[in-house]
Amino acid sequence: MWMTQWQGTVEYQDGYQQKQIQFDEHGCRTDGKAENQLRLELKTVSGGSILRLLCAFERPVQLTSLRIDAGYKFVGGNTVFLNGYQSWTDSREFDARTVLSPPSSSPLLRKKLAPHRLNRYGDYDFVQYAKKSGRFHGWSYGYIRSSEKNFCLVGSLDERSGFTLLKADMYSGRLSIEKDLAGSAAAGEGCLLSLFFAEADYDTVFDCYFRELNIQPPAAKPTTGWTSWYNYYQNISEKIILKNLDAFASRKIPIEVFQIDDGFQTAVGDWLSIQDKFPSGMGHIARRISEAGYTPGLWLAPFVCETKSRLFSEHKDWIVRDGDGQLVDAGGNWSGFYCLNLELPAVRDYLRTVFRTVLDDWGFKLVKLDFLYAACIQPHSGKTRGQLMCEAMDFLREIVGDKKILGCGVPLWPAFGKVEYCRIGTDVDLQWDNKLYRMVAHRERPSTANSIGNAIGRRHLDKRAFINDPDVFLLRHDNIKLNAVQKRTLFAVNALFGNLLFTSDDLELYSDSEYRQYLGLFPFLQKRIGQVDCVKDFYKADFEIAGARYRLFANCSYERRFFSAPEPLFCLRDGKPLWLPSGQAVILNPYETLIGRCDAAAQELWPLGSTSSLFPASEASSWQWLPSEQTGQSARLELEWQQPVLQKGILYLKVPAGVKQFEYNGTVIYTSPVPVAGISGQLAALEFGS
Ligand code: 9PG
Repeated sequence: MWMTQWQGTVEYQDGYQQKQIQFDEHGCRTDGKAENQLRLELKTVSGGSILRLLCAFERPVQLTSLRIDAGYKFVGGNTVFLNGYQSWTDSREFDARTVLSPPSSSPLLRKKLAPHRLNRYGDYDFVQYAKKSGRFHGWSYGYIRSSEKNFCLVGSLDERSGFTLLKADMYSGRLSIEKDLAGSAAAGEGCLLSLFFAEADYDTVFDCYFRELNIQPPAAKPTTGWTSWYNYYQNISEKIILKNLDAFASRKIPIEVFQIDDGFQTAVGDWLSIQDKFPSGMGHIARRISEAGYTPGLWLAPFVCETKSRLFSEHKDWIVRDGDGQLVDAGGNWSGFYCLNLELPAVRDYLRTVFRTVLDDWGFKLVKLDFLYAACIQPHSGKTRGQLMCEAMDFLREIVGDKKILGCGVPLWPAFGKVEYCRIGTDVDLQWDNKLYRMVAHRERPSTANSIGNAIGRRHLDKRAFINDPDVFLLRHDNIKLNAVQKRTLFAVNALFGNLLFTSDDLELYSDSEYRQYLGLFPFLQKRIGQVDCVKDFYKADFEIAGARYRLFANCSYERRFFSAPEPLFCLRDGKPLWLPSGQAVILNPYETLIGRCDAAAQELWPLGSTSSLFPASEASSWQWLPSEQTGQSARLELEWQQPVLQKGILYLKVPAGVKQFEYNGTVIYTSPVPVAGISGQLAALEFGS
């Protein structure tokens, strides 16, 4: 086990007495004497070890704290990933300079910020933020990265007994692991803590963790689609939805999901009461979406209701209350909103009716279930936050049945293996990052910069826990403040690291070049991500598509940055072919991304790039020479394509050094020498598609 020199403490209330038991790898003790009410199990499993703490108290006792303290020697260059509280919380590898902050508590802003209830979206009301560089906390799992290939992971195998809070102090070299026991009922017998430790490369530690969690990869596959939110927000109508649907259907765009977001309902909570702007009803729209060949999706926030809803005015008794009897809210969205008490059978019955209507009567086949964190903001009914959230997810899975769930705004561990798709970052904003929000607002605020950080930072969950939803990409020029370079970086990062790829753009309003860029998403192929590095918001990633190696360089900073490729790469920059020789310094503009395809030295014939795909040349699936029949040329090229390729393009190919010309599709193609040292061959460019 990589965690050494650790010391555990359990505190509990036994009648009127506060007691303490210490534990370490040698066993459990009270005042130095052996204890038999707690038992520690340490076992080695393939790829790591498991630490479990079991209790057998004679009569139930009230646990008040459970923690492990350990030392860790951090050295320069180490980074730490500690999973943020919920979907939207910024989560990536932090270096020793990073500071995590709660929303501003400045007296000057207090009045302005108060109605937004920013604290409610994260863990601010139950975790003390260190507000110092290099002092972090996170939930359920995390790792320390000491080199490119060395990751020390700790992950909870059980959050039903309470969420696991992980802390790291990179300066004092301290780690701690605590259970969030707030609200827990008295414990007699059971497992108090179950942790998995592993030390290996990135993929191995996560493969082993998910194997020990016994979570099967989701049945769903990479999925493309459309959602109404990031163009219309709540201002949607039947007309707007059908107009956008027609834009996709008439162009035969092969997306899978067409999803209606917030705005169809008269109030959050009143899910069966539909706005007049949807005169034909939701069933009609779901049918139209299905008829167009797409999967109809609908947004709901099932665990909350807003102040102006009928539900709220008629059923205050359905709302969770705190220890003072006050109604518990979950934030400032809409007219302010409150948490439903899922312990009440009436609440569960209401939600069953809602989902039966949405799924069976209206015919939606996917539900985006949002603001789920509200289920566990306040521990109640003798249950910890962890238990409440896990049970809430079980309930959703039960009532949604075999239809698909896109989870959102949810603490992630309880969603592992429970939802097909899950948001793993915050909302994309129509600008890169609002400067004022960045200074004063919460970690869950809409921010394109943070959304990109999470798409990369939480990539390990994709296809292990569920399919990752990195949030939308946007390519349009209307109703947006992102510039063209920023939009392309968002597009490239999301399409590489995410596998639920939605946009909210109106295709009708695209310029020619925006539309061509959009079509470059297809065919949406599987990627295999290799090593990823980040220095001050400049990301480098190796990846493969169908066995071909690529490299991505994404400058997510506001400054110009240099890099040099470790091997020759073929890129398309502004649509023009460009060789990056190895070792040569290349300048990337602020927010710019370059994607290069690596040469395959062993292959004489090799597609290097194309103008039509976001991942150049990935659309070519096979290539071979055939003897030429008509032209007497030495050879004829035959190509096959991945499906679907939706537009014309130019394919750049490396052909053997001797081939000065060849035939493709009845045309003679002339070649030119490859202008890069170390690569022998000729370069050919040919047009394809119709
Ligand atoms: C609908 C939206 C969209 C969106 C969701 C969610 O931290 N916040 O204040 C915050 C508010 C709203 C929000 C995300 C964060 O958006 O992620 O896709 O469905 O609700 O209301």
